[in-house]
Amino acid sequence: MSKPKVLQIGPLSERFNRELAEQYEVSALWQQAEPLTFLREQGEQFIYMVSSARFGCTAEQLALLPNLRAICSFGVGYDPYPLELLRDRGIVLSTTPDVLNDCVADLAMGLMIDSARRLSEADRFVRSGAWNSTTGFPLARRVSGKRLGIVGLGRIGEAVALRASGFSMPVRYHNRRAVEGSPYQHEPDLLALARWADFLVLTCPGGKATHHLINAEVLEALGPDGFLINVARGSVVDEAALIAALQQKVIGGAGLDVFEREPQVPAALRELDNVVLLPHVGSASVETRQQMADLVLDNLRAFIATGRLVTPL
Ligand code: 8YV
Repeated sequence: MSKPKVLQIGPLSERFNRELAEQYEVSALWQQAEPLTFLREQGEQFIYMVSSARFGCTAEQLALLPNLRAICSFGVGYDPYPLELLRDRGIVLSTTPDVLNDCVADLAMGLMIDSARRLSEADRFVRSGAWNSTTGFPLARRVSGKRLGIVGLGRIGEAVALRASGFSMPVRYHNRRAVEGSPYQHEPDLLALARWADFLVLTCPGGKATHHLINAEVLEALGPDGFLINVARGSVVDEAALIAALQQKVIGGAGLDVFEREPQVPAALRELDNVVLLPHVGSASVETRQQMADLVLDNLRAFIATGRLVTPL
């Protein structure tokens, strides 16, 4: 029996690419010299697509895929997909929720500790040879017992809150609506949350609804002893306003795993010592990435066999 055809938009891990190719006849769009010409000529044959929270797909690609019925995406984010168009066309989309909650929440805690206790900066200090009998490293800020404001209390935000209880941190959150049954205090006013919080942690989805939610006003409310932690999407923060706030010490510091134009990180950010910069590694552990890959394959298998996804958006 011939293998089902799958269109893959961008590369994933070698292991995933291999496993996918073992089970399906895979067309790798990114390897085509002229991807749109390829779709114009061959797009009709694809019913299934594999992509990711990084690559998503465009309306232009979808227009050349008249028979597409399902997209299985690697990652929990869905901001790079034209959702309305998918809905209108009846194309279903699966993501990989839950399996990455712990890893992303661990990283958020890591960024809180790193930025407040200045771990990366202290590491640079030791490596540079600056530590000697007369020069010690300047004092940092404490994490335990500080106030944690979560912007976007979903599954990842909950996992951050759970970890914060081990640090005796009071937690409040800002969502458009209060989460029913949540033990944490809902704060409908983002500015009020920023004023209250010592750490403002972003775990909300990206996309239009949250674009530049964190602007100069919110940063000013967070204040000179406050820290901004972003493990959500770069688009949630007005990056220019954040750079100015860090330069002028309007906020105490920041820990960033995501940026507005990845993989570009503005030179102005790279020059600053009061910000920790990571290359979008929230879910990037061997264990979690394998679980995410398995879930993409489970979704694809289930849809082909039953017409239903395991984890539809
Ligand atoms: C990954 C992510 O970096 O799940 C997401 O939305 O941003 C991350 O887990 C991404 O999916 C890799 O393609």
